[in-house]
Amino acid sequence: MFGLMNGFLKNDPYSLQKDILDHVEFTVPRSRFSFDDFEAYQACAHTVKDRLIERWHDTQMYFKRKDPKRLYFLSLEFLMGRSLSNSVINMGFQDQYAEALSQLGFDFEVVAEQEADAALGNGGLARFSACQMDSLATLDYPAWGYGLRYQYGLFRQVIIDGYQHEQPDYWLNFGNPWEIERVHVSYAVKFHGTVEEKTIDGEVRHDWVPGEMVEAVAYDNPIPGYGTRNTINLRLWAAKPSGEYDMESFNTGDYINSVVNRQNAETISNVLYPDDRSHQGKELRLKQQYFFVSASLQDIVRRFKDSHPNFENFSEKIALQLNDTHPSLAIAELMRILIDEEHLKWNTVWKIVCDVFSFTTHTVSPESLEKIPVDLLGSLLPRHLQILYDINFKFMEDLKKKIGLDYDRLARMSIIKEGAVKQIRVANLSIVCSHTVIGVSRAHLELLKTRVFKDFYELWPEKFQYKTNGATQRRWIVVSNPNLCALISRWLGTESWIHNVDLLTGLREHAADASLQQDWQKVRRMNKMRLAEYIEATSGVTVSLDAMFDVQIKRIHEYKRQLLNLLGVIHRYDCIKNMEKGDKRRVVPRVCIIGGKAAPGYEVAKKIIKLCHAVAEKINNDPDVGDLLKLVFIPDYNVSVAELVIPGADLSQHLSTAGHEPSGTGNMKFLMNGCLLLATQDGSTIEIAEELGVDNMFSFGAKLHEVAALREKGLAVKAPLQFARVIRMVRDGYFGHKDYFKSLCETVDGSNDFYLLGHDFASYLEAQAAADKAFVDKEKWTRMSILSTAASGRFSSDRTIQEYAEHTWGIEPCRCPF
Ligand code: 26M
Repeated sequence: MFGLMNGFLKNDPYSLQKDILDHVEFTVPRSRFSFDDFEAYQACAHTVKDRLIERWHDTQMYFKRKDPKRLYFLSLEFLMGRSLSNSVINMGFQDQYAEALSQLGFDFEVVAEQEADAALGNGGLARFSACQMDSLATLDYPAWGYGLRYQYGLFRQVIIDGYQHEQPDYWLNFGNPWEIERVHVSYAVKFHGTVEEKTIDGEVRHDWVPGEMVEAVAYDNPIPGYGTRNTINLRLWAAKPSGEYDMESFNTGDYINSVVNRQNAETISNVLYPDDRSHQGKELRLKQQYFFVSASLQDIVRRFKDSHPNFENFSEKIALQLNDTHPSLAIAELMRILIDEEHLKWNTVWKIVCDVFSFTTHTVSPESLEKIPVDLLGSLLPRHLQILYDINFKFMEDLKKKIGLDYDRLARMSIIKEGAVKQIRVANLSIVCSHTVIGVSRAHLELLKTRVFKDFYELWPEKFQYKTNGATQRRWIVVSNPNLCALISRWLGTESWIHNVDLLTGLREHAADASLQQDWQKVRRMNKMRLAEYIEATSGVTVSLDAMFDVQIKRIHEYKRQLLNLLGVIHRYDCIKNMEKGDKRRVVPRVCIIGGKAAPGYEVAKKIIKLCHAVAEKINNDPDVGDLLKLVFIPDYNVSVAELVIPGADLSQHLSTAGHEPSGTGNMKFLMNGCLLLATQDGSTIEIAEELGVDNMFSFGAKLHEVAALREKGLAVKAPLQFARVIRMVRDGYFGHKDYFKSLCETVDGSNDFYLLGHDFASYLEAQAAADKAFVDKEKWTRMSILSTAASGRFSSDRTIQEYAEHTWGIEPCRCPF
């Protein structure tokens, strides 16, 4: 790792130790002679934060002085996970901290495990945001992230009797040592009320008189880059009662109610919506979205005005990235601020808006695109509704000139969806007002062009791009798999791959080397041991390290087809049960591991979790099966669990029906860790197969064009006999709960089988058989494993961010000198 950096604070083990003890005594506060692992973590985190603040100040002052074009990344979700190990590694103090703690009688790893995850997001989109922040910092880009400081993160999943229950994640309970509260950085956010029109000097002005006002207070979370002093900011907003507003209500004499009403303001940033699919037009969700974008834009405009006399070069200095449609009210808010408050002309502002925004979509299904009922918006944000109508009017006029009076198409492309309940189509708004629309893999862009946004693509083909997602190798190899990290560095003769990940291809030439293979197997086995211990602790199942660890971890969704996995497990079990004793010797032992959360209102997903437990109960207690097959559900899957599970997996499954996973990033993390993939040709897996060679993975299932053809035929496909058999076992109550599973079975029944489990079952079993066969050949398997890591360089978020920076945002590195 690189050496010590300049700065006021010293970073040798002795100085760190002293600072840790000072924080134990004065910050935690506990006696320096008696504190436990958790208190050691708290104190340690504060020492790291002090060092982060030093770098943060230097970086921000440098950015201010250099005034480069800045990127602001707007996202309602960030799944940061834990910060201690990641920060220490990125700053280059890993060894010093390990030594400082060990001299105090603590183990760094144990101390780091005390930290609760910051789970301010649902799944793929949110974790990808976190990876992008790491890459932005590491590559020295002048960027900031903006988000919401939810008091309750994603719910905790508790399994009772095999059923998922949701419990609140009050993650701030023991304080959050990583954040810096900025009580003086706060903005008033307005809601409701009326808009008055006034003519001043011959110009129409809009004066929005709010009916409610809430204060947004900034909490800064420093994000250190690796191998650089640059430390960027993730600014999260919390809602607080407004300072001056509403004081009048106190004069009515109802003191108690007035206080209670003020307190309600805080509900806005209270809780993360735990859904990653449906948009239901809820008022609180809309309030969150606007609260977030209003505070962020007020902050951005204020910072810009601090060092620029006017708005002339606003779009040369600022890029605004919309992470999905969730923050797209930012478009209307920027227009409102610049027109109503800064008194710029509509046309000037329109040009600015079209130059600054870019929009990445993380979905494929048109049904899941967000819509806001016009009535709701009109009541909550009356001025924004006017602005949206104005934007749409001008857009429609322009469009008519271009495409003529094709009323169907005009209606489809309109930002306002007419009908009994008028709605705002937020995706249309984002496309119309952004200079670039981005898909998250090559296949995803194809779907956007040909289906989801076809009308828009035909109008503005040059607006559409793709940037294949990536994951950061800092967290997903260096932090989570230190032994593999050391092994890679040893064989490449350098640690440079940690920020220049293309170097991983250098492993290819050693893939067949017996001594690397031996070391590689050793590391993998140690990781499996750690995972086995965790499985035993969380589910009580003892697993054999000689078995293939086969993992599927991700949110539970019908399209991700965890049910296909389970039906495969049932088939495997059925085969073992019907085998002659002697034949069992040929069975390749498996530990099938599934983990993931179901959205609280998603019944089918919840039934899949229950089925997993019911099947596990049967298999794991069947003496005929023993170590040949185990099924384990890992509860409460989150970032930290992923860090433990991924390095220990031999095989990972990515089973989405072709055309349904926009990208996927889990596949990339497994690939980095030398885990083999069993996957459909969908999302980013298509590109992984190209990079790795399809022979080095286990590919199966209908391709995109076949899925389309099958659906056109009305899904009249015959599922194989084995499929009917395993479904019958579930339906007939072989695993109990016959009535409960009935509707689940119906989802894959004949013409209902929208996700084509029946159709893909035969090729799925073939791919599984191929994996078994390869696993027996240790030399071949290890070679494939090494080649997987070697092929993972392209799937680093460093590459993704570089592409965005060059082709979309137009920003350049701005490296803070030591
Ligand atoms: C919806 C309604 C209310 C509240 C929240 C939502 C919502 C939240 C997150 C809807 C969608 C959300 O995320 C979608 C998502 O995670 N998409 C995934 O994005 C990844 C990163 O690009 C991709 O790798 C995955 O393929 C894609 O499914």
